[in-house]
Amino acid sequence: MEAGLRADLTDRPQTGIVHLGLGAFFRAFGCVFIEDAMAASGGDWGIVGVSLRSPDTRDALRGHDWGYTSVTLAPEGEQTRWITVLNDVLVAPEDPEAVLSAMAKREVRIVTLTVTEKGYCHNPATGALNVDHPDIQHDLIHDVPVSAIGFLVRALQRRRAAGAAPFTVLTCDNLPENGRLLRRLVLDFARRLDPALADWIESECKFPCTMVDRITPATTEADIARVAELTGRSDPAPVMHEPFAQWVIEDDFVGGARPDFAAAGVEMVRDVTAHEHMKLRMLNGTHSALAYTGYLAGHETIADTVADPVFAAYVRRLWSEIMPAVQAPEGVSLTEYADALFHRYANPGIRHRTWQIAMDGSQKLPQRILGSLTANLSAGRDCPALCLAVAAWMRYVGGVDEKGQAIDVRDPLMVQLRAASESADAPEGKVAALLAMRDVFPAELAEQLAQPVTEAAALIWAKGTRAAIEEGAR
Ligand code: CS2
Repeated sequence: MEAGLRADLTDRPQTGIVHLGLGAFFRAFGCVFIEDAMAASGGDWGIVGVSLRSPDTRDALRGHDWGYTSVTLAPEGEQTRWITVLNDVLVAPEDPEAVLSAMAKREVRIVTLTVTEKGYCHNPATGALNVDHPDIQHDLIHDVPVSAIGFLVRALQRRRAAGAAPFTVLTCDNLPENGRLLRRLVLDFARRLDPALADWIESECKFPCTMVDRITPATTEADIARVAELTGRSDPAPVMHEPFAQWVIEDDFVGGARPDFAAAGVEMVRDVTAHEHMKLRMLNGTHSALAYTGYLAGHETIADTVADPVFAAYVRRLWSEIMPAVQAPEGVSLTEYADALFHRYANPGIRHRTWQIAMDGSQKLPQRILGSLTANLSAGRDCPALCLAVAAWMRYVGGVDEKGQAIDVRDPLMVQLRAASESADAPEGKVAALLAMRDVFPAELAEQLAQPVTEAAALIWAKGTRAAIEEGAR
């Protein structure tokens, strides 16, 4: 390691934030904004990152004292920056006690989270805590937790016992009204443990909602080699991301304690719902639709998918169906937003694999696609392109692609999805069995979707996804 990098370690700001779920996204996004906020306005908002599962990120970051390269991938070339906002990285399964004591420290005023949709241990269709989830069952009877919800509640319990103020819980996952959702889950869990603790969290703790946006594909070996070439430094843990970044946060923090986010370009608002719905439905909704259809048509990345004219027309069609189901945030034109998204998707520097985005569909579909469908179908508007996306997801979770090759389907409900898919031979039987999964489809919506999704599935199974789009949803 170069002397210059080590020298600045002691000058780093003190820790004010613990982050749960330290993946590439938060390192490419939140860490950069928070470092900028401190550069502009000071404050001790250094971050202790926590990996809830594997030690890989910690092991990769350790060699450079938690510093790493953030790489902006613009169509005209790459730009690198060395990020030093992390003060430590903990691995929860190795030392959960260290995580709890970090979260219980008085200087820690914010706990941020990116634990992905499935990390919330909830029912994606209803938003309720899944008390049958093995991690929740474990955490309700053991003091030392394994789930994010368990860590939050146990750490808050310690703070209360020590007479300290709670921290602000700042979720940065792509869930609808993410702060309010997490608040409900935390309160439900806490109430089962200790009603007085739940009352205290309810009155003292804050859970602002956020909208987060920066496309950050998983880092590959080729990226690591490229970064060494660009910087002359070997960094096993760089993050690769697009130039665009947007963070909108409800300005509601315990004691008002937070970094000067606005100085870093974060939009601080009273209510983030409109931004959140727009982003989840227009960006993540089309991302998922392109992931299933693009993957089935043999496209490796989103950029490859939208370079195919059939899919370029398909994504425009999707936006025209989604826009009537979205209320534009003040001052935002949805048409311009869609145009900008198209350019972001087409960025050839971003190799965002369709397979990566296709992961965990059972947890993503409700807020990304089914919300738009519910709004449209109830208003009598047909949605052939969105229904085709649902049918493509059903084809995808069957686990065999259009060439007869196995698909590596990753989903917490994989066993149930596979069983539903295999319960019938014909597409209409598969569709019926999958629509009957109440963790994903509410009963009323399942009924409305039966006919259009069955029709789209029949086309996909008979002709292949690309031809089905050309025929049914262009
Ligand atoms: C993507 C998101 O992997 C996925 O499911 O849709 O990670 C997406 O890239 C981000 O939300 C963009 O902000």
